[in-house]
Amino acid sequence: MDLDAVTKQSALHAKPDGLTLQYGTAGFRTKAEHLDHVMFRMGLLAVLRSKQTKSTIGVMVTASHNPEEDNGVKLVDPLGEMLAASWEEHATCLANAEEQHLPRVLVDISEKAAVDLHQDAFVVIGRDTRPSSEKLSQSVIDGVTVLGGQFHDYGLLTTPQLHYMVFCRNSKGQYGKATTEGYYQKLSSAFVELAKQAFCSGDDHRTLKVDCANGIGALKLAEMKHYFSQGLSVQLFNDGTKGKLNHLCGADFVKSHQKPPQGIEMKANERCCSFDGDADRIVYYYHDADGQFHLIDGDKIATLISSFLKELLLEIGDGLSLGVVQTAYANGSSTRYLEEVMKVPVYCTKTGVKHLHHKAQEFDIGVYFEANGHGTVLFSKAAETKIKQLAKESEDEKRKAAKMLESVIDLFNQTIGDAISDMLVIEAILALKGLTVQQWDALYTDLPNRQLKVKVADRQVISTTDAERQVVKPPGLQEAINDLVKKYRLSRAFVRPSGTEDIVRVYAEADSQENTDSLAYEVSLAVFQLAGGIGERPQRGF
Ligand code: NG1
Ligand code: ZN
Repeated sequence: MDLDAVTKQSALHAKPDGLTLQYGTAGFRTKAEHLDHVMFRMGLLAVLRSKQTKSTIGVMVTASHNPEEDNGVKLVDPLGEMLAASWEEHATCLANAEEQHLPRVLVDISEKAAVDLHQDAFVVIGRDTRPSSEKLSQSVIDGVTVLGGQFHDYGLLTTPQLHYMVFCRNSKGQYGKATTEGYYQKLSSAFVELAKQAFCSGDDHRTLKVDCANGIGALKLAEMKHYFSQGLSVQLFNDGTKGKLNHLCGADFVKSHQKPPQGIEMKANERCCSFDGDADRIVYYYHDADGQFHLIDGDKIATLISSFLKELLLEIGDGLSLGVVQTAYANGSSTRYLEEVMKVPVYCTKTGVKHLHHKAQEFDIGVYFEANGHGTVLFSKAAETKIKQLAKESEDEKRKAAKMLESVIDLFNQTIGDAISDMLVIEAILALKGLTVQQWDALYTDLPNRQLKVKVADRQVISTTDAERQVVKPPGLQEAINDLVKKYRLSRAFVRPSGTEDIVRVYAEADSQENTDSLAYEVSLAVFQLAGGIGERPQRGF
């Protein structure tokens, strides 16, 4: 390591005094103007991680569903997964080191992580469409090059595309070709293969309206749509030509406000979906004939997908295990439906995809989704081998099911939730099962639910257990929540410090929207009073 060169270059990406940031659930995230030094340093860290793993590492510049003025950065590990937890700590140390300590911190990390500094390093970089992203990704490149790393800058990519590129490169092309063309081809041909079984039965041509949150999803979907146009035609809205990124549109807006985005024309009973700003989340929705809005969130997506997979697994009868992983934010009705009607085992983990992802890896086939629409399906190597074998050797009905599962394996981006890949899977399943969006929605009825935010002086005063469903500290808060929950029917509530924003999140559900809103308000007040609320007290009726 040429530490003098690092010091010199770092001065061009100097850290503002007093700023400390945490590598959270989704990497570093804050106002774009505070991130230059973080980007440079993540370039440095990516080189060390690449040397240590002897693999290609990814760096993605994006702040996902957050406002256009924000930005963020996260590292992608060799198999296309989120950065390992021990390296999150290194990332935090490095990002927060004062200028003069930077060389020492780099040496410390290299020693602690037993990095072989003579190894070559290779880093791939992607970015979203934010105005700040281009310059910030250049700072990442400066960090990579000063430590002698090689790099490939993919420029504009969705987050899941960058994860795909990393995995392709480290699997020596076995997972696919590490180009956008390779990504489009892999997913589209799996989709067309799967969906054609429905279309030969004379189904009419399918169309879908997609709200792209004025983000990168619009550019990539516009490039990709020709590849799957035989099976599906997509109409893009909020494609970034006019509106602002994530402003009054996108998956996060639709899910949290429970209303349609601006900028999309919806007719009664038409299937619509929204991506978030970096296209790793998707939610569906429609207006019924009375103009009422219906949201189909990640929980209902997981339900549709797992019921389809369960049918195929019964068909091949090979005892492969199927499990669904959710977080505490999953609607109670979805959990009940999965467990009691579909008889599928359901597990709850802490918020954040990496927790869901790890749990899902315990099954032959693990379906995981956050209610906000982030999720995918993972197939174990053993399951994949078995399915491929059956697709070749078994008798007719079994073979057909195995072949469909084979397409499903190719169609899911198995590195991370991917709005484009999830959309194609959902569209294929709806076509195969002949389901309308209303029929899908009617699988079960969501319990009314409400999410609120409470500002407190220090959100770390709250600690939780039981996959964030119970508060341990501060004392008395869990008892207060229990008493409030008891007042309502079918009720549930929990609170947890956000991993991405400086707030405490409150979640409540109950038998009616009115009761849910009361419960959410009362719990917010309890948090405000017992956990050091600041600013305005929570208000009834928001
Ligand atoms: P936090 O801020 O920790 O609640 C949010 C989402 C997560 C996840 C991350 C990363 C909710 C309630 N939380 O985390 O599910 O998507 O952002 O983007 O939606
Ligand atoms: Zn996102």
